[in-house]
This record gives sequence, structure tokens and C-alpha cells, in this order.
Amino acid sequence: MALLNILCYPDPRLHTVAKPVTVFDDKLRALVADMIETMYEAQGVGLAATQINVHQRLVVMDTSEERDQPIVLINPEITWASEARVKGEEGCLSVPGIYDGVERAVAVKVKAADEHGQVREIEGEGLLAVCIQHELDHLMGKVFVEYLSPLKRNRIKTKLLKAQREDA
Ligand code: GNR
Ligand code: NI
Repeated sequence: MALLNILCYPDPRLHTVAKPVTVFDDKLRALVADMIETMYEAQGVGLAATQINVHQRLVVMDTSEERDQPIVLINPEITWASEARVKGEEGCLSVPGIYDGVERAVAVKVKAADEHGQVREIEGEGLLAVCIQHELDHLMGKVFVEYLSPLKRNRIKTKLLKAQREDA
């Protein structure tokens, strides 16, 4: 097991479009285990492979209170989204310390494989629905700040670049 480094916005690698996973082997399962460990360590409810600079369609999530119900979505596709939408406060492990409102579908269904290649469909609402949509955006190279106004986004960019400079 190992902790993985999480890319920080505005790192251009966060805009890479992920490719489907084609091989379900022990190497993939080891990566999934490391991503779950990294998500728990960072206290996130989800982590997309894009965020750890692996550009494959793979995400892990856990929206449970006890943080003991990890969900693995490989090659996920949204098969249904409710017409009802709601604006909620979002954050992102790749955009530390920034929270803002994003409008999303209230409920979604997602078809995805697990780490053994077993395909199933999951329905999510509330935080799980938000998380599914947020993570699938990452796989398309999209970060939630791209839903905000250019003014807000530029302020966030400047702030994070400054913080990264001071860190280095
Ligand atoms: O930990 C996270 N919390 C969160 C809160 C509201 C909406 C979305 C999220 S996802 C985020 C983890 C993350 O960055 N996943 O990509
Ligand atoms: Ni995120």
C-alpha cells in the first residue's frame, strides 16, 4: 500500500481526458487499493485517477459516515440523470481550501465495472450523486471551478499558484 501524490489546480495535467481501462489484473487492483488509502488519508469522499496523474477511467468513492464502504467505478458511464437539479457547495482535493456552489442533477444512475471487471449499475442521490458527477468530470479533464465565473476562477488560480510557490 502507498499514498499517492494528488495534483493541484491549475496543474494542466488535470485537463487530460482519461482512456478506458482494458486490463483487470493485480496491478489494477493494487492501484485501486492505493487510491482508496489516499482518499481516506486526504479525508475526501472521492478520488479520480486523473487527480493522481493516472489517465484511466477509474474512480473510488466513499460517502458513508463510517468511511468503511468504498465504491470502485471503472469505465463509468452515466445512464440516467434526473431532470431535477440542485446547487450545492463543492470542494475538491485538487483545489484545496476552495468551496463554491455548483448545480448538478439531484440523482443519477451510473453503469461501471468493479476492480474484478464485474459490471453493475448504481443509483445515487444526495452527496453520492454529486460525487459521481464530480468524479466523472475529472475523468473528462474537468475541474469544478470551470463551472464558476472566469473572475472567480482566476482568483482561485492566483491564490493556489501563490500557495504552491510559498510551499516550494
Ligand atoms: O472530498 C470531496 N468532497 C466533495 C464535496 C462536495 C462535492 C464534491 C466533493 S468530491 C471531493 C473529493 C474530490 O476532489 N474528488 O475528486
Ligand atoms: Ni475533485
